[in-house]
Amino acid sequence: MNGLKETQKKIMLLGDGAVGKTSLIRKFVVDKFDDKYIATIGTKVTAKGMKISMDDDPHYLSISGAPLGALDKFQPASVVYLTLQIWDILGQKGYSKLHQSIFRGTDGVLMVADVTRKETLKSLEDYWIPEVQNLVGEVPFIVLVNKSDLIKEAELTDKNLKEFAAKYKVPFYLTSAKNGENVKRAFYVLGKRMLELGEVDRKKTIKSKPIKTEKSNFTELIDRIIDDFCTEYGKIEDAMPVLRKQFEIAEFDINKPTIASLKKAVERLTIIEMKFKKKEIAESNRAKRMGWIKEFEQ
Ligand code: G3D
Ligand code: MG
Repeated sequence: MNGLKETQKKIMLLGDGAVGKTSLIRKFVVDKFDDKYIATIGTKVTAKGMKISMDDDPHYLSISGAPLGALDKFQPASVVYLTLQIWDILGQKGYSKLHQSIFRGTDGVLMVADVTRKETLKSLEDYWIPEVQNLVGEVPFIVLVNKSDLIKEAELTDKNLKEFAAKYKVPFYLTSAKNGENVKRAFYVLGKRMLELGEVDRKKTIKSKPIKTEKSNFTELIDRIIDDFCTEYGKIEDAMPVLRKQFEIAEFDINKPTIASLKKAVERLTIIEMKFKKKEIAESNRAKRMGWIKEFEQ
């Protein structure tokens, strides 16, 4: 690694449920996703290193672990070893309060749509892009139109995609988490864009566009409870695995949430809180959260 510049960036994959965010990360990171993943709550963070040449065109790439080949010939100064910290979040819209803490410090985003479902691209426009702009500002992003292996069932046309890309002045890639098409390239191109653009102007948040959400009061309630626990716990990165585990034990499914499983989850969180907070505080948090659920039920 002599003479190589090293840096780290936080990126996120955003887009509606089932567009393939988790599968794309799995494909890219290859090995790290052996644990149970479905119906998770919150985030999952993983890291992956890649070498980025600042001279060549983005079509040439070398992912760490793969033979370096021609990349060795570049002057060290023109090659950056970039560690991507990749954040996968739940696909649901409407968890704005939670997103606030999760999005903090994001350097770049892969916006993901599903080529077989037209509404998933519209959703990037109506929800995910404004959400990022509101919460973190002008963050570089590119668009992945996933499931290119199902192109025969495509609802999105080439024209749709080109118009979208022109509007936002961003590249888009047809990707497949199934056969791997363009997956490495997409991560590479985002990596390179982030390095070229330098630091994100985080203060420049854009508040002009109202976000249309389909969020229900129930989603808001779940969001509030999760957010409250994270605040008590401290760092969101540390709180998330705990939350995931406890919600899983409570058999809480984010895709089919029920009041009963949410109550069970609150009980589980109280047991955990007893371990790091005074008993009275954990109990009062429990009462507060159960109170919110009761309010919702009325
Ligand atoms: P999400 O994380 O965005 O919610 P997932 O999406 O990664 O969980 O993927 C949702 C479903 O789409 C999964 O199917 C997954 O296998 C499938 N999928 C993801 N990417 C592709 C792709 O590129 N091609 C095809 N054909 N399918 C893909 P299941 O059936 O497991 O729910
Ligand atoms: Mg997922």
